[in-house]
Parts: sequence; structure tokens; C-alpha cells
Amino acid sequence: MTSPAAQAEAETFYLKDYTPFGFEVESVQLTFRLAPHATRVLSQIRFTPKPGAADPQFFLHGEKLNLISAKIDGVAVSPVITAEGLTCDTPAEPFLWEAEVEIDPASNTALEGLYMSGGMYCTQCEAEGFRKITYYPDRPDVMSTFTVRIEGDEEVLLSNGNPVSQSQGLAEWHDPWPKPAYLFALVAGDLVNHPDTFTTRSGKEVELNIWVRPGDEDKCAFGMEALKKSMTWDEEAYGREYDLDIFNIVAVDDFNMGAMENKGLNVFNSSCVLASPETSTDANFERIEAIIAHEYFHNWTGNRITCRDWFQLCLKEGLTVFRDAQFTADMRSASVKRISDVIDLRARQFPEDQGPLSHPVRPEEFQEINNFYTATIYEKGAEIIGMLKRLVGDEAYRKALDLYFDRHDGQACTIEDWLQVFEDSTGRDLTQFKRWYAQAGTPRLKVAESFADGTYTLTFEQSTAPTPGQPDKDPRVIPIAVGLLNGNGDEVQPTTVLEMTQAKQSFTFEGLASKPVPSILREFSAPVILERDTSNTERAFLLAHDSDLFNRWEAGNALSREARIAMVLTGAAPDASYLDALQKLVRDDSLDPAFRALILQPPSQSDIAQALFERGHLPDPQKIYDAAETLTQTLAQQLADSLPRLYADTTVQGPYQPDAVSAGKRALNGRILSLLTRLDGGDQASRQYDAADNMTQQYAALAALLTAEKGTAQSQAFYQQWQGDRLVMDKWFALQVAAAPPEATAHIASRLTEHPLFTLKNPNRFRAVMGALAGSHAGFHHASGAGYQLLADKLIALDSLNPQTTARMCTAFQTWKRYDAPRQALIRQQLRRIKDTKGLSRDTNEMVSRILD
Ligand code: 0A1
Ligand code: ZN
Repeated sequence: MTSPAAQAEAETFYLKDYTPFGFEVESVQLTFRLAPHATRVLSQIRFTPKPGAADPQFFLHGEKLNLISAKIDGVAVSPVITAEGLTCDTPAEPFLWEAEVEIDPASNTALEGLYMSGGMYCTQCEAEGFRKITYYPDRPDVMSTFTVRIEGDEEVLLSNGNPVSQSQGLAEWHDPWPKPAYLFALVAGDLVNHPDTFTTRSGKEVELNIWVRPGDEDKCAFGMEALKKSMTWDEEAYGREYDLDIFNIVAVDDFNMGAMENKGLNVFNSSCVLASPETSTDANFERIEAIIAHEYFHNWTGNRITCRDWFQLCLKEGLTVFRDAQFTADMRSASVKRISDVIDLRARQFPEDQGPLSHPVRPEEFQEINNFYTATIYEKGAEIIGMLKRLVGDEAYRKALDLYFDRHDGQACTIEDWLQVFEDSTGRDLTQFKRWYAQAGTPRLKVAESFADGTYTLTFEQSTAPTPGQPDKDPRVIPIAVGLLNGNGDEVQPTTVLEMTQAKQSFTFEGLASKPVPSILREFSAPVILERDTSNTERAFLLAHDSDLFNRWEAGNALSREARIAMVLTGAAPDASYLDALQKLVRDDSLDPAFRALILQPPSQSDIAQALFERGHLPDPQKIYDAAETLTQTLAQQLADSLPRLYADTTVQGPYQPDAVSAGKRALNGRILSLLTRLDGGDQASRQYDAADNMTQQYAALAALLTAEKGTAQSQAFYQQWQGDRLVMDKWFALQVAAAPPEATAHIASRLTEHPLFTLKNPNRFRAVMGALAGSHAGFHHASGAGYQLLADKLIALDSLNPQTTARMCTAFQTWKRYDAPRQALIRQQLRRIKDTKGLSRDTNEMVSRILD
């Protein structure tokens, strides 16, 4: 156990200190003798010293390993061992390192390295888990081929690459593609598979499998189709083919993240791969399709070309998120995907970028890399690539990517390598653009306009507030997509991309008959906060006429936000023109139902709190909640006459299909049902609950009922029906917390943590309850402080079992400085209590310290 004083001195790693490893790893041969509490791992690794290496020390990472023996060229050696690894004298010539270690997967609750989940063995090595399996230079720039022998009683024994031999109790795998250790994987269990095949465009036949626990085999078909679609899409959109004889996916119940792209052996949180109409909602289906695509796309962007060091994480993650977003846009509706992504960016990345955890997309220092798998690295990283593509154009983007794959295949690269490819293939100088990677914080973009003699001028001013360690910011390159509309709503200037490079810059449009209405930042062409003095009339005009669907939604979103803010600040009634505009859109059958559902989705209460804070008001979570309730109630009443018909028109008939069109209709139908439930006492929702033959409708009905403080019987029935299904039970746990009124949220969450099916050991279950608590704005921030206290209690309890999930959940506190002094005091008290916990993990200590700063 580390003392709090020792934690404060946790080592910080710096990008500027990068030094290559002093040895080449020629080959890795591993043997696993599996046993739950005493697995033996034998390694045979061929090292070649690099002549003239800057760091000639032979250091192998290793944590919590019991070293049984170590040999160099067959002769026993006695390395110097510390908590982080070992060092040893080595020959000046190539040599063979052999070690045997013992590890205890059954006691590994941190779910990093080799662990057990539901009786099966599995691994998670990103970012630094391999060092918990054996001694190794566990850094992404050390790449080697791996041969793996697994000895175990389990029916299925899997590792990376292609199978070499399989027999009872033994399997051997060889991965011909050199890879870093973080992509290593091993799975062993009594699993069943859903098999298929895929023929690549050059005619190579690939065996595909989704491996699951017996009983889950009927939940694999959708994931398999998503995998095949992803393989085809990557060939067509990026010219990338799969490169092994086999591609395995395994579903695991206990997993810290969504999924992991291990070479040829992707490991998935079961919630991100298992799907059936009866147990999964439309949102689950869409997410599963996107995550399968994401992990598959990593095969090129991450695996074939990997990161030199973890500071470059966005190199693989930003690009792969960007690619999976393109895929989803192609498979479903591009504008709906863009709107959903921006909602998510604002909900998760903007608060991070504007608070104490703000960091550059390419950070320059960290203590615990696991804390940097953030919305900034992933989602803002993807936004940067979107901007780059917009600036250079589609064709040049594709050419640059071809060059990237050609030039860097098999390498561990940096952001400099990535940008160089664009510079070389387009002739552009990207020095200023690179600031997007180096500077943290969300830029604000102020807009002013003028019109004279047919010339319309837009003047933009950019600024970024200081962020931790970065007091001053330089202007960035901002692509601003703009269109202009005349007073009839016709487009007089189609979308054009203005390239802003200065702190303040004007752009003119000539030859206009009258002052136009601008549609600025179409498709959300840059991750910035637009500040413009504009009227609700103009917003309503754009909501009705803009040809850019994103900006149409944005106008509606702004109207809704302003209506709520006015209600909170002045107690005003809901804005009538906003309600009118909304009603028109909801009834407009020419619009995509998925888009109409998004228009009906109110801005989150946390967004309203942030907007109030930015305007100099202390957000009162209860008032924000009350305003949201009143607005929804008023909308329901105004739409009262048309709701039954709208409900009937949007009800999808026939057997459930998870396609985007049906899902969009059901999304709208669900919104209408929740409005209807406010008026009919829950009759329609109860009927829907009883008749539902799919989880989307069953869940929507239960959610509508519980939110209206009804549905006790249905909730019990749901429990009876689904108590044996882990993933559905996560929904049951989460929904009760999410639907609770603010004063009861913490109490209900607390009660659920006493439920026999609650466990700290399963991250999905923990997140279901505690994530729902943190996500319930008014409930979590209830003035009693009960929400803060409960979360802190559970984080303290979880930390000694699973530091990674604990640390991630600490982000619930990151917005604390928005709130009033009493709430800040309550939160500070809980953060201090966590920080003072004896033996606190490095992960959690880093997060809490940064949030408190
Ligand atoms: N690379 C995976 C996600 C992942 C990241 C970190 C992990 O442990 C710290 C585990 C998984 C992805 O992007 O899908
Ligand atoms: Zn990823």
C-alpha cells in the first residue's frame, strides 16, 4: 500500500523525454500454463542491442509478477527487480531472454493484464497491461512478431494471428504482423461461436467468429453483419483489406471499456456486441454497429500503423473515431449522425475542455495514461481530422491517407508524421493547424455582421480561455462553413468554407440584393463555441428554412435553450413562438422522423447549467429541472389533440428490424409516447408495455411510465422477466435512477447498491447505477449533497478493486466550479475524502488532484 505522501509524488512522464528503446525485439515466444490462481507464463524473447543507443539500459516493465526464473542465453541471471520492472546486465550481441513468471488471474479485479470473467480467461493490455503478464519492454514503439502456446482445459484457446495447431488442451497461434505488446490478447473458455466467412476484394477467404458464453449464441448475428459491412466499407472507402486468415471477436462480461482492437482477436464488452430485438434497444444496435466498425478499422489505423508513444494516442483514436463516424454516416443518415455526435461532443468533451481536466489532444505530460482515454483524445481528435478533410477537400484527403498507409505501414508514428503526409501530398503548410493538437480549450468564435451596397461582411473573433498549464493561446486555423439565405428562405450563397487564421478576420460576400440571413458553422465545421447576438425570430427562420440540417437542428436547439434560460431566470412562461415552431416540425411528414426526434430532444440540463454559468449566473439545478418539466408539460398540452394520431402514425408495424429508418420512427414514437404519458395517466404506455415484442418499445414504455412516477407494476414485471439477463438488468438498474425525481435520486441509487444483483466487480453494473446518478443533473447536484456523498462512498469502495473505472467516474465532479458556494463546499469535502483514502490508486489520485486544483 502506498501512503498519501507517496501518491503525491507519483511520477510524471513527459513527451519531451522520449528516447527509443535500446534493443530490437526480433521475436517473442510465449507459453501460458493456465490455472486460475497460479498461471505460469514462460517467455522466450530474442533481443538485439541497437548500436549507439541513447539509452542502452536493459529495462523490462513488470508489475505484480512472481519471477520464478530468468536466463540469458540459457544461463540463469539474477535481475534487479523493482515495483515497476527489472534491469539486468546483457551481452553486447543478440541474445535470448527467457523468463518464467507466475500470476493470479482469478484475483485480478482491476481487469488489466490477464484476468478471469465468468469463468473464462481474458486479457486487456492497452495501455500498460502486458507488464502484468510478463516482463517486457511494454511500450508501443517496440514491435515484434508473437508466437503463443496456450495449455489449458478450456474448450476454446485463442490468441492473436493465425492458428498453427489445435488439440485437446493445447493451442498454438502465430501472428506474422509485428505488433506492440498492448495489442496482445489471449482468451480461454468454454465458449461457443457464431461463424461466418468474408472474401476480401483480392479474393482471400477470411474465417470470422464471434465467441460467446453458451446461451448467447442467438445474439451474434447483428454483430457479424456489422463486421462484414465494416470490412467491405474499409476496402471501398480507404482501400484497406484484412490481412490475416481469421478474425475473432470475443464477448466478455467484465470489461473496463467498450472494446479492444487486439490484432485478429478483438475483445468486446458484451454490452457492445450482443444484440437481439428482445433484449437490445435501437440505440444499442446502432452503438454495436459503430463499435464493431471502430475496432475493425483499428486494424489499419492503430495496428498496422501504431503510436510511437502514448502521447500520440489521438493518432489512432481520433482517426479511428473519424472513420467509424464516416461509416455510420454512410450506413445510416449523415445529418442525424452529425447532430448526435455534436450533442455527445458538447455533453462530454466541452465540459472537459473548459474545466480542470482540460488537456491538449496530444498531451505533453501524464501520470497515468489510462486517465487519458478521454473525449478530448477521441472525439476532439476526430473533429480535428474532420477539419483537415474539409480544408484540403475529399480527394486530397484520400490521397494523403493513401500516402500515410504507404509510407508508415509497420511503423509506430507521431502526429508530426501524420501532418507531414498532408503537407507532402497537398503542399500546404500545417504549422498553424497543428495548434489544434497542442493547445487545450474550446475556442470561442464571436461573430459580427454588416451590410452595405450589396456587400455582406462577417467578422469573426476567436479566443480561447486559459487552461491548466496554458495561460496564453495563439489563433488557430478554423474552417467556418457558411451559407446565406434571403428573406424568403432561398439559399443565395451555397455552403462555402471560410478559412480563418487570424485572431480577428472579416470575410465579404458581394452582389447581394438584400441583407441575408447567415447560416454559420454548417455541419458544425469546427469544434468551437459560436457567440452571436441573434434573435429568436432569426433562429425560428433558420429552423424553418435552412438547407443545412445540422444548422436547422442547431437553431431549434438554441431556441429551446433560450426558452429554458428565460424560464429559469425570470420565471417566464415557455416561449410561444418556440412551441409553435416545434409543433410544426413534429407534424412535418416530409422530415426524417429521426431528425424530428432529435428536434424534440431538449438540450441537457447540464448544458443549460453551463450556459447560465457562462452568462454570469449561478445555475440552480432544481430550477433548471423544473423549467424542463414545465416546458415538456406545456408542449404536451399544446400538442394534445394531435398526439394520439402522431403516436399511431409513427408506430412501426410488423416484426422488429433494427434498420435506421425503423429506428428513427421508433425514436420519434418514443418521444411522442413520453408526451402522451403526461396527459393520459400512462394508459398508452401501459398498453405499449404489455404489447411490446422488442426491447426498444418495452424500454420506451417503462421509461415514460417511471418518469411520470408511475410504472411500479411494470418495473416489477420487467425485473421478473429479465433478472437472468445481465445486460437487460443493467438497463433496469440505470432507468430507476435516471427516472427518479431529484429529491429521491440518491436514495434510490443507494438502495439499488444494496440489491443482491448489484456488484462492484462488474463495471457495467457499477456504471448503470453510479453513471445514472452522475448523469441525473438535478439528482446528483441536489442541495442535500446526498448524491455527492453516495458517489464518493462507492468510488472509495471501488478504488481498491478497480482503479481504472473509479478514476473515470471521478469526472462526474469536473464541473463543480459552476455551482454555488454550498455545493462547491460539499463537493470539495467529498473530493478531499477520496484523496485522503489510504492506499488510493495512482489513477484516482491523479484525477482527484487535477479536479481539485
Ligand atoms: N483502444 C480501445 C479502447 C480501450 C482503451 C483503453 C483501455 O484500457 C485503458 C481499454 C480499451 C478502443 O479505442 O476501442
Ligand atoms: Zn479506438
